[in-house]
Amino acid sequence: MTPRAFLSLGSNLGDRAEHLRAAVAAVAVHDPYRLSRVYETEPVGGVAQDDFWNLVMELTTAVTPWELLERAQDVEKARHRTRDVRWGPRTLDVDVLWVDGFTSADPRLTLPHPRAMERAFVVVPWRELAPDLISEADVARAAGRVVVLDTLEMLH
Ligand code: A4P
Ligand code: MG
Repeated sequence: MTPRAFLSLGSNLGDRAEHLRAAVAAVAVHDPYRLSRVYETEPVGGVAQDDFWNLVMELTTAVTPWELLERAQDVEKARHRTRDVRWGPRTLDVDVLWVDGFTSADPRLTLPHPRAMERAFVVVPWRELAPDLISEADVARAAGRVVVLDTLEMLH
């Protein structure tokens, strides 16, 4: 079976829907994908900033996790993301959360993503796509306010 990969997409600067749509297209290329709904989420990390829009993407793909990271970083760059403040505002943040059958402790690509399970903005949308990986109890344990908005298709 072709492995599933899950990615977290977030934006809190500029046209958030547009940044997210660009990220979906760039990360998927020709691979089949599914999207969670979009959530408005309170910023995690302590820096005062606008709310994020977050979603999780499932990709069915045979490309390597490293190739996925490259796609993610390329679209972040293309969206003019700057990295002045760690955990600060960003046009686009794309993290690889999980790839079926793959683990890595390399700091350039750590999988599963080490902070994913603590964060409601990750686990709430992720559970929509993967109730086999994320339980109700995982959702209850995760921190941060999240409010469902709509599908990305319907938002502007
Ligand atoms: N890296 C290692 N593993 C991975 C992985 N699985 N996926 C390395 C992606 N990157 C991975 O990331 C820093 C380094 O992590 C990269 O060089 C990569 O090789 P970055 O994206 O450049 O830096 P960052 O995002 O500023 O820092 P960090 O630590 O990744 O932050 P997070 O954990 O991504 O958090 N609040 C809300 N509500 N919504 C958000 O989306 N996002 C963040 C960013 C903070 N608060 C948020 C949100
Ligand atoms: Mg990141």
